[in-house]
Amino acid sequence: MTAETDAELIEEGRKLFAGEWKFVWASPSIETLPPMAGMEVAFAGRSNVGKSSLINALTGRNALARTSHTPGRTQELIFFEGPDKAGLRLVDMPGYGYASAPKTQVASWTRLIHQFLLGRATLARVYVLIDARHGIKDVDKDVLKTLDKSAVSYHVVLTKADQVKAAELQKNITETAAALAKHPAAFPDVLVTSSRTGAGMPELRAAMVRLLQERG
Ligand SMILES: Nc1nc2c(ncn2[C@@H]2O[C@H](COP(=O)(O)OP(=O)(O)OP(=O)(O)O)[C@@H](O)[C@H]2O)c(=O)[nH]1
Ligand SMILES: [Mg+2]
Repeated sequence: MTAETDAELIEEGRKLFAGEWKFVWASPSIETLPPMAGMEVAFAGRSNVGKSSLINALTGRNALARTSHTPGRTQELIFFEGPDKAGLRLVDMPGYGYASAPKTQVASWTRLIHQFLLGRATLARVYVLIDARHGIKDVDKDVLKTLDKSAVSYHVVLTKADQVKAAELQKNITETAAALAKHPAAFPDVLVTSSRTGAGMPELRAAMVRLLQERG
């Protein structure tokens, strides 16, 4: 890709996400999903990794998705819709690996997450969020395995990059990319983001515009 198309995609991404984004649907179960329409992009990751914050940073809204400093905030699949013609939906997912939640609750969220990732024809891309301070954990590996089985393309996003020093960040980027080499269905590189500083948002928006164009 040329620098020129890169700049064009970044500008298209800016415009798409500057448009109106709104909440459309919340599903506590796989039986209550909204009718399939358009193209969906989901955000998965451990509890508290920053999924809802990333959706807010992407859309430039403080409270489109509900965030919290305690884990377990998002308890359903939450669907947001962009400007009508674009046909793009963002799906905020409950977090996995939340150790102190009741066991039945964790099991039910985990089942919901895995079922959704495996069997949704309109799901075009999953961003798997990994805390830039901690790297890939065992619970993340379970989700990567599920994604390997599904037909969906997935891309790892490091979050909270503002919380790590440059050298440590570089080390975690390298280690994460090395772990991804075992997952051919994953994008080989990692996206580095901070919802606090906005780092990585233009690139992430551009990636979704490119996906829309490919699927268009
Ligand atoms: N420093 C920093 N903090 C962040 C960033 N993104 C999120 N946070 C904080 O991390 C906490 C969790 O953020 P959420 O967006 O609610 O995380 P989540 O993954 O949606 O969590 P669950 O819905 O509980 O699974 C909040 O206190 C956020 O302010 C970031 O880029 N930098
Ligand atoms: Mg959340």
